[in-house]
Amino acid sequence: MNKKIQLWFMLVLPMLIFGLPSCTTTQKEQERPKRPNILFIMSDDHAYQAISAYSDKLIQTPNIDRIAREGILFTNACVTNSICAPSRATILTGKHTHINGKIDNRMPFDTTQITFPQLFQNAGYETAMFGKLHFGNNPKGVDDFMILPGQGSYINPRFISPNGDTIITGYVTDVITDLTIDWLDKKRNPEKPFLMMYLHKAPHRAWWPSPEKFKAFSKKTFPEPESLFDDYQNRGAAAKTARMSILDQMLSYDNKVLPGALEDLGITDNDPRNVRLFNKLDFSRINEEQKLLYQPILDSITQDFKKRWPGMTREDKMRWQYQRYMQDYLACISSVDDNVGRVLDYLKESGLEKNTMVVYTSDQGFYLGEHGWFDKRFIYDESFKTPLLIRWPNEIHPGITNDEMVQNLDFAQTFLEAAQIDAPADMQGESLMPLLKGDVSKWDREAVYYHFYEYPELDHSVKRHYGIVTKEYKLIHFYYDIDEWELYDRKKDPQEMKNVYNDPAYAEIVAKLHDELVALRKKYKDSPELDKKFIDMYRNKN
Ligand code: SGN
Ligand code: CA
Repeated sequence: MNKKIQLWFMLVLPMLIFGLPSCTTTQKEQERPKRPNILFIMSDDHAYQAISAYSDKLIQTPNIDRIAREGILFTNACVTNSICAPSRATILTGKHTHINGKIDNRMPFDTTQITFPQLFQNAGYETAMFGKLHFGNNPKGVDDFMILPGQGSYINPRFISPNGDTIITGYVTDVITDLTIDWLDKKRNPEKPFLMMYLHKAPHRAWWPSPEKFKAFSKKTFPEPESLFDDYQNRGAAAKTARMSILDQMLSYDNKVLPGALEDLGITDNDPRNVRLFNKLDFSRINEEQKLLYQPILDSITQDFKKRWPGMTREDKMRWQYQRYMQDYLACISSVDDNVGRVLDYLKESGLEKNTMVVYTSDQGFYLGEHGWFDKRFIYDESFKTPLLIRWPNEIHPGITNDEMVQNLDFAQTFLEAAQIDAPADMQGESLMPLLKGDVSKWDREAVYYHFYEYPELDHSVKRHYGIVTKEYKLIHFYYDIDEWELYDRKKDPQEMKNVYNDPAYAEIVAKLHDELVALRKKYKDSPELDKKFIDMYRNKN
């Protein structure tokens, strides 16, 4: 057969039999249900303990709660690596850290990798991202974006956009929301479904609230967690050497005690970062008008500290710093909640609500004084678990609570399935769709895998570790400059106060979990060779 005839058989004949390709697609388009919009809301360092749908001990978050009340609340949602940029890399690629290569906040992200917004864009979605990405590069696969440079600022933040940088006057949580609503309302193409990544900077350290919330929350008192004065008995070296204690590592800058006050009190071991951060970061950005609002509150906090300082014991100091920390952290959350409410109201008023999947999560959890800590990094529950609430009218039955072991690794495949887009075969998560539909019998995952790398590091010094977590147990291996194993009984010891790895009563469980951990590492293609590779990479870099 000559080439022309061959081509005729291959291309033209099937068209005559089956119709033109465009007709088939159009027919298919009409047949399939309308593709949903996806609104992905993520905050930075939002502990589930500070969402009233999980616990109302600290704060009421009526707007975030609405998502769960009208949808699903995951109580065992967790991350693969509890730190900002690696968590974001996992979410975007649907792959574990050791595969996507973003092992910590410092190493560059390989931007040649496929991220799920690119797949949405290719499939005809209109895509946008507003807020904190914290990747060191601009996002791919978004039609429009305005992102904070690095960690960004709380007050009068600077944004990077496709058209250059701009500074917007205002409080960051309000500003990111204004940008988001403005895009939804005026800028997007209403003919297309959208994927919106609405990413808050709050409540990341150093927890600068808006003036109104600062005023209101600086007068409140919060209950202390049971383990505020943890002495780390019955735990290994990692918990004892971590530098994230509210008492010892939190700075007066974090607590908003004005520079100069410590010198006035004759405190000689004052950390130079106190003055530097005050001068460099958020406080230095405020304008005269904003200063009038912030200054009286800062003065009153500083006076309060000065008054209490003489005779202040370490215990008093811990208590005072914990209260200051909670006042500011929760004030930031309260602004996030108000602003989530604004966006949910917008969806309702605009009629978009019905066909929009709304997801609320954080890039990881956070310690709110448990074990005496702030920050994250550990596989221990408060930082390992992350909030996850999803609403999708007509698809998710309202008010479901689910305790399956789900991970940020699963997000990409979930959103892709919801949007009827094929997920690449090398993504490592699982679509949460059966759980969203309430069909738990179709979910067979028993355990999740975790791996943290950012060590050695001066700030918080959490040792490298990996582990396996089931609903009942957590087996952890700390390595690099130690070689220690820990086992926690999650049901009997939910606060994780006692490592039972060497308790003979748990010998069988330890053996079984060791095997399962080996299998899990194999399944996800992690290995001792990769552990070594990432250690060497660090040594060469530092
Ligand atoms: C900053 C913070 C740390 C925090 C990291 C990572 N120090 O360095 O406390 O752990 O960010 O946070 S600060 O004094 O500069 O605020 S992450 O969320 O970006 O991973
Ligand atoms: Ca974070």
